[in-house]
Amino acid sequence: MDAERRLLLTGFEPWADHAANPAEVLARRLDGWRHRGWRVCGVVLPVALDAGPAVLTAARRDLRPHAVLHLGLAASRPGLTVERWAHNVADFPLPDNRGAQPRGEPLAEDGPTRLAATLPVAAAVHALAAAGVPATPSASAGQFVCNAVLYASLRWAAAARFAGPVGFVHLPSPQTLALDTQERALERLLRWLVAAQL
Ligand code: PCA
Repeated sequence: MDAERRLLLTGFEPWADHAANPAEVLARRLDGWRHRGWRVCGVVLPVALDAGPAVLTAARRDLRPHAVLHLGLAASRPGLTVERWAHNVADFPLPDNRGAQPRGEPLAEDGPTRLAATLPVAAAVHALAAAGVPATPSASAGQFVCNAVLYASLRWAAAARFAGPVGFVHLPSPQTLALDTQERALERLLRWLVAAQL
């Protein structure tokens, strides 16, 4: 019998003028991280509207996770931010990595205006802040691919009646907060998730 519990941790490849993406680096670094019967499965998603959600769907099918946490880079933010919502809009300020640039279009014609993250945001912020990093809740995951992936993930969770948490943490640039420090904060968050058995 498979008693292991898996947490799907996604990051994103670099895009635009970012040479690297801390979300990719940390999803790779934390891949295989284990704690009290849980294992992190790190997966890197393309920064593309037509491919990011599709790769996520395939990863979910392969890994059958019990919890899902998405990471992305928000380079202009001073700390880690835990997203409360995904909004039903794609309004890309620049093309994604495959050249798509929807302007003000819904992600899903028949979808709700917004979907709430099922990861308890205040507790997640608290866990990150306990590691000594700046951490706050965020009311907007943006209108680019991160928001699109969170929206797709929450829509799936609702349709599938997924019992585990689904959440999103935007990371600051490594120039703002060292990668090792970000990693330690995420480990703190993961340990809290495991202890809470969400
Ligand atoms: N951040 C972008 C897309 C990929 C990433 O890491 C975003 O916030 O939408």
